[in-house]
Amino acid sequence: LKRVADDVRTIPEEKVPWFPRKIRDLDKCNLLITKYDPDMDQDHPGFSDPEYRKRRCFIAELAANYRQGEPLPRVEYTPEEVATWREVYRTLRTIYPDLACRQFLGGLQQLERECGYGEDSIPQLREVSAFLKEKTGFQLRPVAGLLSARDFLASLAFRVFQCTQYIRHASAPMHSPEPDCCHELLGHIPMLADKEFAQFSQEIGLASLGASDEDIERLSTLYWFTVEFGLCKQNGTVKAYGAGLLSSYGELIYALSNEPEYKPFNPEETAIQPYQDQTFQPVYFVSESFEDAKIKMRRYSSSIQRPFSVRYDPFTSSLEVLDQP
Ligand code: NLE
Ligand code: FE2
Repeated sequence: LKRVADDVRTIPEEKVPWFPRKIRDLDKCNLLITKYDPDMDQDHPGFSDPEYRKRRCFIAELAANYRQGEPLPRVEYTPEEVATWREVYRTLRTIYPDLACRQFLGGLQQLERECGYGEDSIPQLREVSAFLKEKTGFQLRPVAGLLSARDFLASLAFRVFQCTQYIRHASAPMHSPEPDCCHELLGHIPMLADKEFAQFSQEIGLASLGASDEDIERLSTLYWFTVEFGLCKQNGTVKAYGAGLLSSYGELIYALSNEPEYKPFNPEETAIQPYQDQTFQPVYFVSESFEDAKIKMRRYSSSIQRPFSVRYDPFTSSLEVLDQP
């Protein structure tokens, strides 16, 4: 393998989609998918609530103005927003011990002890990011809404997790089709405090860099059925580790109710499973263990054809791009 300098890249440029090389480049990874916005989606519970839409614009603005390295913006949440958080936290907290995987429960306990997690206030991204940085090196960055798969996955390569900061509409606390701070803070953050899971997440990100549109589609489907909606076996029972489940009381109960279809996690098959992002999944993939999912994912990723390979340098938070021999 030989090192390729930025200015004399031998990668055939036209064939490789642009991707970030250094952590600052993430400022350019901000392509939003707006179809589930309260402004765009007539079915959104906030669609006919002008106050809610105004609030969403204000918080979206904070994310749009953010640049890598700046302190994360703080949001002063209203009593109504905190009440929504409280309801979500309280109802989910009662079912976690039975339904969530061990890694999640460990992470959540640490967040409750060390990071002010609880039902009385919505944790601020700034504190949560500092917490994660110490645990697994992950850090957060604010995002205005649902990000395109390519940009979202690319940030994972740098151990950066893009987080929404607004909260779901008060009328629908138990399930939201779009990400919100309940989903990020309750679903994703406890898992990202686990070293093995952090590694798993970064590896999906690294595999996505410069990949073709078709490969991005398959990787984001894999991401969907693992990081978002994954189930895994633990001590002979099936538990949830996917963030989309762990932040939705309605779907978490449903996913482990024996009603939906279950399939063993197998990247080749999972990558092409159609999914839907409006309501509960009709099928979930169960892995034997995290370790097993990681090994299978790694094997899958290395089968993706790219005319180069990448290595993350944690000292400079940048990528080394290496020509294939
Ligand atoms: N359905 C999830 C929830 O209600 O928290 C959010 C999923 C975002 C992909
Ligand atoms: Fe998510």
